[in-house]
Amino acid sequence: MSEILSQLSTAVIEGNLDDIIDMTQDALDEGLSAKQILDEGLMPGMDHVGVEFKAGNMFVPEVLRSARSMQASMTLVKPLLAEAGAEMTGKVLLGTVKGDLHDIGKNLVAMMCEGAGFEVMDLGKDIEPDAFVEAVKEFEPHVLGMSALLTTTMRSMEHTVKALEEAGVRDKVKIMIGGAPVTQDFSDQIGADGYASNAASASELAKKIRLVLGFHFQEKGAAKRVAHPF
Ligand code: B1M
Repeated sequence: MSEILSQLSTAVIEGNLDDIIDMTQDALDEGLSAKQILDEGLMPGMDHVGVEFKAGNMFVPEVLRSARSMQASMTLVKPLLAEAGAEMTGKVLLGTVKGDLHDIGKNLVAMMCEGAGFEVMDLGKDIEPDAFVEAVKEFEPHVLGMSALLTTTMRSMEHTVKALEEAGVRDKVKIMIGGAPVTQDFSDQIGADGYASNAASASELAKKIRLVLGFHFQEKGAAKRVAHPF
């Protein structure tokens, strides 16, 4: 790996907000492509952050700083990726469900998914089922991620799944849920496709879903999604 790419990985891991933009510019000046910077510099850094966070060796404030550093670098890289027509890993739509104002965990999930190369649309918090439905129609994400922190708002996840069914778009997207009171059992109960207990696992699950969908597209050559592979 080029020296500057490994420095970029380290800058993400250490949350080096002061230097990462200059480093990114140096990498571009050296002739590295935006895709190389993302795939071989920023993403390996964020992968490492995910592993350390899951292992309990990094904590929320450090992960947020790493994610902000990655985002700072992405302000230079993203427009160049778009210009080059480079494909992102996939699309993730996120939101905290209706009635729930907790968004710190959901924001972490957004950052980890961006770190994994996904294009993320974050609807914010207190999101009505119909707003999720509209966004699924417009943004056409591969994964819809819902977060809830209150036992009282978990039911909004179920209402959203129903709203997607009623709107005829349930089979167009895989649903991933998470948040402190949420469990795999609850995910199964409401007909979601998967549960992740933390932000790093959420981005891994999104990648897994994307891989399965990609494989299916290649195998069948059709835009049909696999039913509940997880
Ligand atoms: Co509230 N709150 N809060 N609160 N709050 C909790 C959740 C609570 C457990 C505190 C307690 O009583 N011990 C309790 C819920 C009890 C319950 O329902 N069982 C509670 C309550 C009761 C309330 C109010 C009702 C209080 C009141 O007004 N009487 C009220 C409700 C407002 C509303 O939502 N309608 C309320 C309000 C608030 C604040 C607005 C003040 C603030 C939120 C600010 C914000 O988010 N912008 C707040 C906070 C900060 C908390 C605590 C202290 C911290 C939550 C947090 O951010 N954790 C919380 C107690 C606690 O957890 N210690 C509490 C850090 C964050 C990184 O973790 O969100 O769990 P977390 O996310 C994790 C995982 O869950 C997972 O990944 C993240 C990190 O790896 N994850 C996902 C989350 N979403 C995911 C989605 C995925 C996958 C993984 O896929 C899509």
